[in-house]
Amino acid sequence: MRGQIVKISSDLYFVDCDGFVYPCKCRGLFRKEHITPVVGDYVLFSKEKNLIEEVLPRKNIFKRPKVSNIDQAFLITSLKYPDFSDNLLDKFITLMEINHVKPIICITKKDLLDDDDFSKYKKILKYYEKIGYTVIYNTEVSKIKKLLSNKTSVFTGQTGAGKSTLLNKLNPEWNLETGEISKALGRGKHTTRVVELFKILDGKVMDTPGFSSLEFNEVSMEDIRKSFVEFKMYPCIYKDCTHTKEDECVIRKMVKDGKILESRYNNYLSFIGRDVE
Ligand SMILES: Nc1nc2c(ncn2[C@@H]2O[C@H](COP(=O)(O)OP(=O)(O)O)[C@@H](O)[C@H]2O)c(=O)[nH]1
Ligand SMILES: [Mg+2]
Ligand SMILES: [Zn+2]
Repeated sequence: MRGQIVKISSDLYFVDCDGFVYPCKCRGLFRKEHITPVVGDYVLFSKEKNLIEEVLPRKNIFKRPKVSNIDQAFLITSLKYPDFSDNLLDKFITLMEINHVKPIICITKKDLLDDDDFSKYKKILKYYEKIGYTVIYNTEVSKIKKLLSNKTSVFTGQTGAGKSTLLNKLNPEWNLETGEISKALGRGKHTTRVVELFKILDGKVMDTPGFSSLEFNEVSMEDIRKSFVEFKMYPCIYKDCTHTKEDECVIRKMVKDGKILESRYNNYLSFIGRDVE
């Protein structure tokens, strides 16, 4: 049978298959072959023996938290409290692009802005749509439900952005803690949380994974450049151009002409660790 590991508890692996969850052990051979199954892994297993026989090839794997085969990430992005951060958004997008995870930009707290304040963000969000990203609002629950269908998703974003609030809206049974008070009292930085994939409608979701920025430090400059998808729309005249200083660099021109969002370009520079000369 083919299933997906949804939780690991010491040496027990919980495998989801057709809506049932089977606690399984691993073949002894795994240890010898240095195969370490993680949450998200698709496996071949025996229902009768409660035994995982094979870990299928992974689409992607993250180290912190340890999880694999993520299809898409809802980047929960608050416009106010906490303020919108283009740097953080671009960081998440880069991290997801590099790992072949589809980023979905999910905006929260639009209700806290008046039309004037919002118009500034509207322009920015239009840009992200133009370069190919899905932008939705946390109020669009049925749209979000549709996107979750048959996928393994993560919700990620700043503390206080509204991840738990949205997850509760999608599945009221969960009753996740939200807001300032729970932040102060519970689930502090010192509590390690168990990684778990939860069923949501006919999809699976991981709550608040908080992808570590440490992970970000390990990516190469080349990967960062590739993750800025709009750069591909404007082929540069220089081969292997880093788009940092050449006068005739097409990307720099596009930034000057307003075709590429300046904040995106600046974040690109900051991610590759360079400033324009
Ligand atoms: N006004 C407003 N408040 C929101 C919205 N989404 C979440 N909140 C509030 O923001 C606070 C933090 O939300 P929470 O879900 O705990 O954020 P998390 O840390 O990302 O899980 C809570 O007090 C929520 O009630 C929204 O769209 N509008
Ligand atoms: Mg939360
Ligand atoms: Zn260039």
